Amino acid sequence: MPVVTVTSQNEIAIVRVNNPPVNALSHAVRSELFEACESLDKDDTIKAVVLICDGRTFIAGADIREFNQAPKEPHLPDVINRIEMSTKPWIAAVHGTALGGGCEVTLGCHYRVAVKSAKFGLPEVHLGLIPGAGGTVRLPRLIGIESAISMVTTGKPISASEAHQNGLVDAVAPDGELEAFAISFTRSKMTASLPIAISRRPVTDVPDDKTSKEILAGVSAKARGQLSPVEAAASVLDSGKLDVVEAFSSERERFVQLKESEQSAALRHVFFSERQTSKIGKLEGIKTRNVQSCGVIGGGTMGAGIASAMLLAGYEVIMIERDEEAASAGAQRVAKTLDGSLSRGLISQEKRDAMGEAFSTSTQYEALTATDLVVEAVFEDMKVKKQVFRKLCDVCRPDAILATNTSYLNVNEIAASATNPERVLGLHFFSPAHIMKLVEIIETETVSDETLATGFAIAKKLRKVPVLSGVCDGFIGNRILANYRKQCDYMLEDGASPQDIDTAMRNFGMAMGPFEMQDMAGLDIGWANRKRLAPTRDPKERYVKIADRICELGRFGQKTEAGWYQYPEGSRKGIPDPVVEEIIAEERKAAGIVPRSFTMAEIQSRILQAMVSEGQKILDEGIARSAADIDMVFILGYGFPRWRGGPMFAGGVRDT
Ligand code: 3H9
Repeated sequence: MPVVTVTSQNEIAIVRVNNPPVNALSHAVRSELFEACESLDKDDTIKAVVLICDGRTFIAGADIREFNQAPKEPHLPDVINRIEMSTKPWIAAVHGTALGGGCEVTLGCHYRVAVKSAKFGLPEVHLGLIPGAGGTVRLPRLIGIESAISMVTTGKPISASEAHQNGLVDAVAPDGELEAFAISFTRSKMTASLPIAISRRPVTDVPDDKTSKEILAGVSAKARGQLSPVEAAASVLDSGKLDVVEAFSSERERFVQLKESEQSAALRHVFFSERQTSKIGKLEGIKTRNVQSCGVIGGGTMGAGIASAMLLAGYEVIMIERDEEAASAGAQRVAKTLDGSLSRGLISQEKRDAMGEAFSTSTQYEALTATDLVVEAVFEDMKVKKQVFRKLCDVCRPDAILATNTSYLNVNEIAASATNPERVLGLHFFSPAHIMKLVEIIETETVSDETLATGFAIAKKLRKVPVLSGVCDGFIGNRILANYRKQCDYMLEDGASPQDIDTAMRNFGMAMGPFEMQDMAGLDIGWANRKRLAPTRDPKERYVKIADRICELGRFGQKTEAGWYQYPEGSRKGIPDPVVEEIIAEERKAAGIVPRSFTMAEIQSRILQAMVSEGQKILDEGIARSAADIDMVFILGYGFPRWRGGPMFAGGVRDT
């Protein structure tokens, strides 16, 4: 079956790409596009060409799956150069997303029209790459250096109207009328002479050397260790200074080098892994339940976050709290989040109003008699959780799905306290729940496939990445985190300071260091958990008491203006604290330890090894399905750098 077909309408050829799911530029697409260009140039009955795509989107880029194979001719830059050199005008007609190589194909065309909902982007940086088919050379010649650098370094797509404003798009068509609009646009250009090819135009805003250096320094600071954004900016800047042939070859060299890099391998692993987490063999074809309404038990930070996430995804939400005061505080937290989304332009006023209508609070569990799903987010205490589940079983429909948001507790035990335990599962959200992309879906011994499949469907509607986890203390994420922290505590007692460890891990690429993160999240939850585990702890295991002693002083992190660091007057920037230094010194002395220094590399390597060894145990026990799932948990839930591919990938553990 051809992936590119050519038809004609009164001297206009329609070149149509049909390569589902996203019309990626596979070898077949490239070859057939090249052939189409050759034969249309020779066809005297054709005066102009419309390039359009079938399916849900315009070309979404090079075929990423082919990056692991030896490249085959025709290469994409040659196809695009061939289109640009055509003797007849090519008009790209774009719907969906023209991304990466897809966007570069449009730059080889002589004009671009797009429907209102279309988007244009060069997201190669997210794959550890730069545009490799002329994007960094043609884009600055069309829209200027500054806009081009923004597009290639952030990878963020821009809307058709923005693209129209900056000159990337020549005309915007109403949604649903692309083909007719493109044909009529083409007809209006048929008699005009061909515009100068973009690659032959000058770059008009080349910055001087000093400004170029500042631009690169700014991009590098934001990239925090990732190479591709810096290389992408450098390629755009160079293309303004070099002759166009040299600019193409310099871009290509950078692209090929990055394609072979560990960072690009890691980011490609992340791209595919993110899409694999919800592909669970046994759930394929299982019918999911229709969930429209959701009860949330608890209006604290987590409960309010979950309620907000549910509202933003279009669910009706009833929040249950113990009294009117707590219910009103919970409602205020939800309102603050939704108003924040409104003020940042993420939702319209109309949507905000609809969410207000869809949300209610109650102090009575009886308000949940008709809800399809309930998520419990109360205090981390087994007794309290069981009480909640018993109440829910009394009032909810016998088939209502009941979920716990526990971070550590045994969900099998919680399910056993419920009637119809096949409807009980864990939905472990991460704070702030309306933003964080991860949900761990906890599979109990008794949960039905229908309930599990519905859990995955809910996560999809919430636009989150679900990762399946078996039951164990802390599931995938918090169990590995506990081991990570233990390793930090050992190094702390052995001689490293909280600042040494935080700096090392920030330099590794983590969003935050472990002690800063604890201060932000609150030290009290971890303390309560350590107390819960104390009776079953192996007395022979090394136990560092520093964190407990800090908590005993009521220092729970930013919220109490003191934790591992001090935060004078509510500041969010912690400063080292002599009180903590003294506790550390005392504990070292009590343990008979002579403190030694740690290099940054040693800290990073010990922490990574601790994560990998616990991750391997989790795999061996069947708690996680794959190393890739563990990687996704850490990247999406704990700020592990994407460009390292996740802890397992970085530690050399790959799925076969
Ligand atoms: C590039 O272009 C380099 C050039 O500059 C130079 C070359 C020389 N290739 O995301 P979805 C698959 S680099 C192969 O769930 P959505 C995806 O794996 C590329 N496969 O859908 C999934 O497969 P499965 C620059 C691809 O509607 C299926 O399509 N371009 C590709 O939520 C559906 O994907 C990009 O980085 C691909 N390029 O989102 C764009 N893209 O069903 C990457 C997708 O087996 N793609 N697949 O799991 C995207 O951002 C989103 O897929 C898109 C659709 C927005 C297009």
